[in-house]
Amino acid sequence: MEILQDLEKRGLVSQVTDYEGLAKHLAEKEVTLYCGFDPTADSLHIGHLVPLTMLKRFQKAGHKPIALVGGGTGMIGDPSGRSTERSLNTEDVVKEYSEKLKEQISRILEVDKDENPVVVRSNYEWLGSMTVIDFLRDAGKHFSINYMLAKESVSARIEQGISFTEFSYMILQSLDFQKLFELENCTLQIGGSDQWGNITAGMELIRRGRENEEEEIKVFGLTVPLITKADGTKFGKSAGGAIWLDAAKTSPYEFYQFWINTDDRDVMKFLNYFTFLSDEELAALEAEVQNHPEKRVAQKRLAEEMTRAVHSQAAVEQAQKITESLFSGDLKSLSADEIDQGFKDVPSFQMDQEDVGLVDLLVNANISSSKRQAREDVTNGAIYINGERQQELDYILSEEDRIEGKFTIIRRGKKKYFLIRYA
Ligand code: 485
Repeated sequence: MEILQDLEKRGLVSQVTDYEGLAKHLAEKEVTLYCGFDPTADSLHIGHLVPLTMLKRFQKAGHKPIALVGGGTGMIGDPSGRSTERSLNTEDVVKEYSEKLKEQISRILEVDKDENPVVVRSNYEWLGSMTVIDFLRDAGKHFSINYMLAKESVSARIEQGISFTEFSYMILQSLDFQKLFELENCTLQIGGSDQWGNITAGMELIRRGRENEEEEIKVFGLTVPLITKADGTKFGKSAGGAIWLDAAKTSPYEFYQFWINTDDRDVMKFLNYFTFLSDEELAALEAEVQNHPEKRVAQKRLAEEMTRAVHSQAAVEQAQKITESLFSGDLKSLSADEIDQGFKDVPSFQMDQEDVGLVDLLVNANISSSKRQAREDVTNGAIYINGERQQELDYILSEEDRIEGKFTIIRRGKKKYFLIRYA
C-alpha cells in the first residue's frame, strides 16, 4: 500500500501541506525526510515515539529518513505549544543531552543493524558556527515580523510575553530544513501538530532562497496528531510523571505496566499508532477486545511490542516475570534488580543490616500500628516475609531474609506490600 494511505488509515496524519502532491512525490522517488528532536532532557519520552516510529515507517517504505537532534536549537528553546518561556540550559548540559538523544535514537531505530539506516545528525553542525551577521542577512531578511507574529507559537505568547530568543526559534528550524534540503535533497519535514508553524516557515525559507532558480522544487510538511485518551487525561504520564525511554529513568517493568494499563477504548488506536502489526493481526486483536476484554490480549501485545522496541526481548520477559510474581505472591525467584523495579511504588523503610525481631520491625516500619497489633498480625497469619507466611512471634530477621543483601519484602494481609531496604 502507498505509505501515505497506510499512515492515514492508522490515524497518523494530522495535517499535510499538499496531500495529493506529497502522495505523488512519494510514489515517484526515494524521498529524504526529517524530524527534529530538541535535547531539553537527558532522554526522550513516549510522546516522541509516534514521530520516531514514523521515520521507521518511511524507511520501511523505501525512503530516507533523518533524525535531527537539536544541538543548536536546544540552546534556544522552541516556544511552540508552551505558555511560558523556557529556562536555558548551559552549553555543557545541552551537549550531554544531545549525545544521549543521539545514542537513544540510534538504538531504538537500530541504526547499526539496518542496511539502509536512519541517519542521525545534529543541527549544531551548521547552527553552531553561524555568525550573527549571516543569520540576520541570509535568514532574517526572508522573514517579515508580521509573518512571524501571525504564527501560533508567537501569537499565543503575546500576552504572557516572549523573548527575542524564543521569537527567533522558528528561523533556526527553518534554516535546518533549508540546510537539509541543500545537503541531502530533503523535501519533507514531519513533526507533531505543534510543529506546523515551524515546518511551514522552513518551506517558505526554502522557496525564498530559490526565487531566482529556474527549476521548480517541491517541499512538503506533514504533522502527526496529538495523542488523546478516551478518559480525557493527558497521554504519557503516570503517577510518577513522564514515561521516559531511558531504562534508568523509567524501568522496563514500569514501561510495560504503562502499556498494559491502556483503556479498552484506546488500545486499538495505540496499536495502530505505535506498532508495525499487520492489518490481519490488528483485526484479530480487535476481535479479542470485543469478545474477551477481560483477557486483555491486545494490551498485553501492545506492552510486549513497545517494551521490545524500546528496550529488548529480555526486558519483556523480565517485566512479565515481575508481573507474574507480584500477581501470584511468589517472590522467591525475583532478583534484587527485579524487586527494585516491581516494588517502586510500595512504601519502603530504610534499615541497617542488623538482625531484628519481627514484631519490632513491623512497628518500626509502620507496617502494624502498635506492638499489640503487630503480635496479632503475626499470630493471625497475616504477615509474609519474602512471600512466605511467618507466624512465630519471636522470629528474628537475619541475613537470610535479605535478598542479595538489599531488600526484604513484607506483605501484610492479602496484598499490602512493604519494602525494607538495607543501607
Ligand atoms: O530542525 C528542527 C530542529 C528542532 C526541532 C525540529 C526541527 C525540534 C522541535 N522544535 C521541537 O521542539 N520538538 C519537540 C521536542 O523536541 O521535544 C517535539 C514536538 C512534537 C514532535 C516531537 O518533538 O513537540 O510535536 O514533533 C518529535
